[in-house]
Amino acid sequence: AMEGYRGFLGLLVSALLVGFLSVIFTLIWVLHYREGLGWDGTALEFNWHPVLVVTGFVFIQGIAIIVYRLPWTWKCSKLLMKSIHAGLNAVAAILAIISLVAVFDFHNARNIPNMYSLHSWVGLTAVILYILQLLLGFFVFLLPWAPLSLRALLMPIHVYSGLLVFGTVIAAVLMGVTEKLIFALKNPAYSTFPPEGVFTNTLGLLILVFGALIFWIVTRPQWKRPKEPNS
Ligand code: ASC
Repeated sequence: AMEGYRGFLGLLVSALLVGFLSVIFTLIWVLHYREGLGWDGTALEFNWHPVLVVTGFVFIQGIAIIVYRLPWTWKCSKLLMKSIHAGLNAVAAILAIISLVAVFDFHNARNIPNMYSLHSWVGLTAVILYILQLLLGFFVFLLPWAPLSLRALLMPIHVYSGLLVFGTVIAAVLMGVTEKLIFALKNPAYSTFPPEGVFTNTLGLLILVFGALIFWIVTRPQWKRPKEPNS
């Protein structure tokens, strides 16, 4: 049991480190390599998009996914843990929505077309599914009214769609990073390995590794929260 606990802690610390580093890299990207942050219809407003997505939709969502697995919370009530899971996902959803407002606002101010890229189709699909998942989870699992039979029926679907949306978000982020670098790196071009290209490729890899660590932690059956009788 002690071995399993140590293994869990090692992976948890690694995930937190890689996730935190992803957020820091995103900030360095927009503050050092790009124009910085602002809310004025220019690129400074667009730059909120990657910052809010990586902070909320990747990092906070990742933590929300594994929050039931923290062994020191196993004596906390299930209702408290569900509220933390729902609360973190709600914060991530709000940040994701603000991140969309930032891009649409920037596009409209600059007369750039909306929703033509594969990144935007996959990303918006992820946001819509995430909000549906949040509402479904709230009404079925958090509020006390749904019968146990409905909870039992929907739980495997909730777990599956949660991981599907998380994976879809990471796919959308990698496409977004790629298209931004191809748009922005013109002179010197992305194809000539400029520092911003190498740095931001590294950010993409960090996000992929964060996703891989969260997916590993959440798919180990031995690290599941012990199920209390009658729930
Ligand atoms: C819940 C809850 C669970 C599941 C279970 C259905 O609301 O706390 O552990 O649903 O009852 O499988």
